Amino acid sequence: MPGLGASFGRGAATNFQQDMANSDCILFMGTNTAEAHPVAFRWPMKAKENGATLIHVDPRFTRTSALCDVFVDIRAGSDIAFLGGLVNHVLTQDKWFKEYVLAYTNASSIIQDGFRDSEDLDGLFSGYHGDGATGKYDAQEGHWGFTGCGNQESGAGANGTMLKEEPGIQGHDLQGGAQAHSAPREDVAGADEPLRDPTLQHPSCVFQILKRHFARYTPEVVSRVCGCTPEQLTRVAELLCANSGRERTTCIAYALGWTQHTTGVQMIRTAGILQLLLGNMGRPGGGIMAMRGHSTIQGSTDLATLYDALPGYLPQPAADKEHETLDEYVKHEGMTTGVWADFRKYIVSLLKAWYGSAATPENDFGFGWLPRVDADYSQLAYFDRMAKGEIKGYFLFGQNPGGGGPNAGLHRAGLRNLDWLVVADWFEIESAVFWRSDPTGPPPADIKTEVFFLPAAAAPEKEGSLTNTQRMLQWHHKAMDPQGDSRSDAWFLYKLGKRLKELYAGSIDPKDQALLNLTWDYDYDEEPRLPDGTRSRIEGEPDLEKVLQEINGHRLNETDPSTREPKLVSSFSELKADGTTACGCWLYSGVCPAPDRNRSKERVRTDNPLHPEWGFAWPDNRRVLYNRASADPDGKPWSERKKLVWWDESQRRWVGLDRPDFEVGKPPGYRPPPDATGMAAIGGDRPFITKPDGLGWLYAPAVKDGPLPTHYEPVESPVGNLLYPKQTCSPTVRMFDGPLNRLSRTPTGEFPVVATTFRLTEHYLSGPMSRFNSWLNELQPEMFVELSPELAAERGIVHADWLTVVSGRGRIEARAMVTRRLRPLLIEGRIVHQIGLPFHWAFAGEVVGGNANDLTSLVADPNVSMHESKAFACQVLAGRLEGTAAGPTVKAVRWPIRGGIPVTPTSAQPEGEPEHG
Ligand SMILES: Nc1nc2c(c(=O)[nH]1)N[C@H]1C(S)=C(S)[C@@H](COP(=O)(O)OP(=O)(O)OC[C@H]3O[C@@H](n4cnc5c(=O)[nH]c(N)nc54)[C@H](O)[C@@H]3O)O[C@H]1N2
Ligand SMILES: Nc1nc2c(c(=O)[nH]1)N[C@H]1C(S)=C(S)[C@@H](COP(=O)(O)OP(=O)(O)OC[C@H]3O[C@@H](n4cnc5c(=O)[nH]c(N)nc54)[C@H](O)[C@@H]3O)O[C@H]1N2
Ligand SMILES: [Mo]
Repeated sequence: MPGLGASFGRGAATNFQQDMANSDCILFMGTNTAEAHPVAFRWPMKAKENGATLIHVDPRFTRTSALCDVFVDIRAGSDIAFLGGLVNHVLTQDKWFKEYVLAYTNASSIIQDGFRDSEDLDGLFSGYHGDGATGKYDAQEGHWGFTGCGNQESGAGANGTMLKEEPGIQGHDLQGGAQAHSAPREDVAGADEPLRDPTLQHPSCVFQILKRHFARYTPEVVSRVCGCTPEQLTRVAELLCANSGRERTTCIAYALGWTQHTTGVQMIRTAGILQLLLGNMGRPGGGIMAMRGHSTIQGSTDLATLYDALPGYLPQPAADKEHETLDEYVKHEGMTTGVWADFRKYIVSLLKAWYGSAATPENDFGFGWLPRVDADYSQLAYFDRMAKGEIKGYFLFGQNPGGGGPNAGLHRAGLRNLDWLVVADWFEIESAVFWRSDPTGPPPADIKTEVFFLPAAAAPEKEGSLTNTQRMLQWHHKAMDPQGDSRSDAWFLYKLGKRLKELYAGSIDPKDQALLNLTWDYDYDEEPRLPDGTRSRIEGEPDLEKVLQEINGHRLNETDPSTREPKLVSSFSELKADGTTACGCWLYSGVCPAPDRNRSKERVRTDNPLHPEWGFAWPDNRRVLYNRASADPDGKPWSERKKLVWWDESQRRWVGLDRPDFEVGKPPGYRPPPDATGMAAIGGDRPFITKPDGLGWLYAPAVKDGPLPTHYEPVESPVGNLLYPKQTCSPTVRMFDGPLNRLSRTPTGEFPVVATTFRLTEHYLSGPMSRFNSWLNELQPEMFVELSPELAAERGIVHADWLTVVSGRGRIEARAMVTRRLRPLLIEGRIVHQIGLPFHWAFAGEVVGGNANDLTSLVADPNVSMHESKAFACQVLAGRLEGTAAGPTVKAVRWPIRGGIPVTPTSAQPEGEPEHG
């Protein structure tokens, strides 16, 4: 999540769900938390009981809106305008938290002379190369950098610059692709402090640029872009301001309503600016809660399921960069100041974890064995190539792109072009039965793909750790062996690795050495047992606790007396760059600090409301990131009510409820000597320690589509850009235009209705985990589309009757849900209709129906290759679709089930106790 990473340093939720109970105000925007995170929603409800004000800003009135105090409906995709209006209010009404902003943000930094803002250039920043529709920025040429941060070595200009040659570029940038999530490659190279103007008067200081940039986002303009009233914007702004400051804190929660846009990263950036100006970061009840999706999605990004990141957000070495040797890689990707100054320790320890004794100083610790990124392997770009027939085979573990991928029709066309496909899943999903059941596909005889279906073990049939929204690792235990031939994903991958190693054994071909030298030794020492003490039936299951220990890290030159194995490290601060430590992911260090201690298994309740002994949160079990900012520059809590971590002068250390996200012994008054490097360069009053200057970045030149957020329309919108008429959508978007992905560019007349997609509590994602379940199907039986009575009347559509939705990619039918949850919006002086589509149905399962993703498109934002399924253009018609419809692929289970409903004893309920908070 580079929106957060660019602003604060780390791309993850800053606080934890339970902490929302401490908020005085919560802005839910781009999330339907009550529906999609119903368990977490109890803490906002607690806050409400305590008198907090809850606000929901969403295109639709939802279950969340119903429980909030204030609801504002806006047009999908117009969030930067709304948030920009909030920023403008804070600045023009002089409501920003002065001491906080001056001390903890880069408001006073002075930007280079040649920088031109989007306000000056009709919607473009300086340094743009392209045709206004697709293109990219050269941040250096555009002078986005800070003044006075010379670093001649990295090719900086004579006037000094803080930009590396090309900020945050990876191999896939060869194809104009995205950069890794919040990777360390900051644009700041120099250890020098940039020039600052603490009076904030300099016309080129960040604060003044910010003021000018957002001046046009007045309540009236926002109203014309978003469709809300000017008073609604002002009301929300006043609530946020009244609930921020020394005594009070506001939290902002978002999820996909923000991320799934071509401007999503910048929406999150605007929230970051707002929270920094209001002084809400690093404080209880404040922060930004990125509500993460399914289990361990946070863990997946931490541990590098992203093709362009190694574990712990180290960038994957790239073919087109100076990454030939370890030294070059560290020089170009590491930083001299802040936490990332230890970059070499992290990468060397990772190489030691992977290649063991084969990794030596002489061979660069095997750095040469790491594959180099040479193209964009993100899902969208990859399936685009697959649909063009450029990919031969594919493994699909726990994903259903043929049902849930944006433009699912194109994804299925890709699958049809493969020679072979392995699907490991619980169900025969769309991506496994596309060759026989896709009503829009060719006959099976015309499809060449050979599909291997592997039955996957379900969650209770395997163990392991998950990392959830609040960066917390929690272990889950295995309850029983998998049924029949099902196996855990780990079993399959472990076996596959062993077989490949056997196959290549003895090879002296240099390209095989990476595989042959990989440590692959996770066999159980003792036969694994089930909870009832019996032996597991499964042969060859890997011991995932060993994997977690490898991730945690070891001291290779010290032996643990109890195990006679290398000693485990207790924190990433112990890691070394000389090959004497091994660590699979520096961020997770500390989760297994001793052989008999796996902190992800810990479930101890203490008096501390942060429950530090429940699971383990990265980094270093810190629950609120940047929590040094909960105290003032002198180290005293901003207020008694909002205290969290503070400086204890008598003990000469930071103390409090949370583990300090700061060097514990560094006094508030510490000022770095000139030329200091590493953590020594971070002053005692600089809480954002993963940023090279320790500050929160209001202005962030590392983001590819601009250092400040700017309102652009979605790629497909019925209206033009009111703020920058010459620049309709984001100028750095990547389009995958083609016959399988027909786009209807902004402003489109052909498709006048704005469509957005959403979730229901009763279903899960593209539906495999719920549409094969009779009981859930009974609760939400059929695909429907939410539309306003006005739109229904215009099109002659009757509630509960059929309607058809058409986009450039396809057409689907659904039942009409005519409802006042959506209302026609007045945009630019004309009526714009919106519809909402759940995306849980497709053609496999016991209920089938129209798939919203047969309408969505393949477009990618420049930072993370994110699609725009939350705002696209469509047309709505009365009546059914012509042609064949899918039938259920499995039979519904009859009710009542044989043997009646099982009675679950209280002792088998979670925690065995009926605790309701
Ligand atoms: N029961 C259930 N729970 C789930 C899931 C599920 O499928 N079922 N999925 C899980 C996953 S993987 C995820 S990522 C999360 C997602 O959690 P959420 O993001 O909260 O869920 P969504 O319903 O996709 O979208 C949230 C809201 O965004 C609104 N929205 C759409 N476009 C815009 C826009 O442009 N601006 C604004 N402000 N709002 C907009 C939608 O109307 C919707 O109300 O949920 C997780 N939880
Ligand atoms: N239009 C639109 N499209 C969207 C979204 C949206 O808001 N709007 N949301 C997007 C989001 S946030 C997400 S996360 C994606 C999700 O998209 P997917 O990742 O494709 O999610 P699912 O459709 O649930 O498919 C997951 C599959 O994993 C299987 N599975 C579950 N557990 C295991 C396991 O332990 N092992 C194995 N091997 N398989 C398992 C399930 O049976 C299921 O078939 O959808 C995206 N698509
Ligand atoms: Mo998700």
